[in-house]
Amino acid sequence: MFRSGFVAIVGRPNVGKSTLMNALLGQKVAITSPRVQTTRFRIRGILTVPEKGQVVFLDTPGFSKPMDKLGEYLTAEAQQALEEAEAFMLVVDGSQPAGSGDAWLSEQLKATGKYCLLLINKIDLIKDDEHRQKLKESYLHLFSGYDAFNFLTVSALTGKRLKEIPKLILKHLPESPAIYDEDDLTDQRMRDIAQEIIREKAMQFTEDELPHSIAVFIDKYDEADPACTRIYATVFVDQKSQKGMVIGKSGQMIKKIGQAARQDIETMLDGRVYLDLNVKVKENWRKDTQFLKSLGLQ
Ligand SMILES: Nc1nc2c(ncn2[C@@H]2O[C@H](COP(=O)(O)OP(=O)(O)OP(=O)(O)O)[C@@H](O)[C@H]2O)c(=O)[nH]1
Ligand SMILES: [Mg+2]
Repeated sequence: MFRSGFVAIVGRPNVGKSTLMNALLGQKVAITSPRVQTTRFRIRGILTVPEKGQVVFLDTPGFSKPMDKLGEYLTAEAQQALEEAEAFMLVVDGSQPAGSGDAWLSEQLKATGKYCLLLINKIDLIKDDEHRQKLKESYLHLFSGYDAFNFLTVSALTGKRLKEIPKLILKHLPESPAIYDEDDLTDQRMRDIAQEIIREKAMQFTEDELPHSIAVFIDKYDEADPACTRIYATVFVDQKSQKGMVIGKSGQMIKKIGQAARQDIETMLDGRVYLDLNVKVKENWRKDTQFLKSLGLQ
């Protein structure tokens, strides 16, 4: 029997949702970072298990209290996934006890009546068994009495116990032919992945509040030359003072971002890439509905 369906990966910001999806797919499809609000789109990651089924993971932005228009959009995006999905994976940070955000989210999930697999992540960070057990209990408590539930303690970083996930999930998906081509890994276009990779590098190398102020726009994605894909992109910051930080002393920072991004995009494309990066200021873009729309965040 072949089963297929959509499984939303939900949880608070920074718990490891995107890292987990990439690990399950065995390839980087979503960008990750040590900062909150890394994921801004719902990203589909497609896992086909030959003869058994196909799981379409929906990686979502983390659920948190919206502080601006971008925050509102992110929460709406995550909310939408609750409706679309046939089952859930709730990812939590198992190195910290359950908080009010996890409690609120578990209530939302239970209200759907759908199957939920709780993934207690980052257990590599806790060495003490007794402490680990206590942290685990704080999360299990949230689902006591809910039948459509299972849990695993995992590490998305080391891969611990991830192999068990597809089997557990597939049991709860409807009998159905594959939704996507069996060779597909994601529904994103390469130009969107390139945009995200540039943003990942810009977030990685810049400090303080800057990562949240960064948006990337692909101005031109030119595949005319089969030997080299030419990508022209603009990195936006939301304050004048930040422009210099992204460019860096005699252009060192933007060069570093560009080099790292180009390498990752070349690996994804398995071919040569020319990458041209521009830096511009778009004041308070996170509050600007029109600008968010132009980034595809609407
Ligand atoms: N030690 C440890 N770190 C992890 C693990 N999983 C993820 N991380 C780290 O946690 C940070 C956040 O990971 P992401 O995958 O970007 O988290 P996210 O939940 O997708 O975050 P948002 O998209 O902002 O909601 C990164 O620095 C990861 O390397 C894990 O199992 N163990
Ligand atoms: Mg993410």
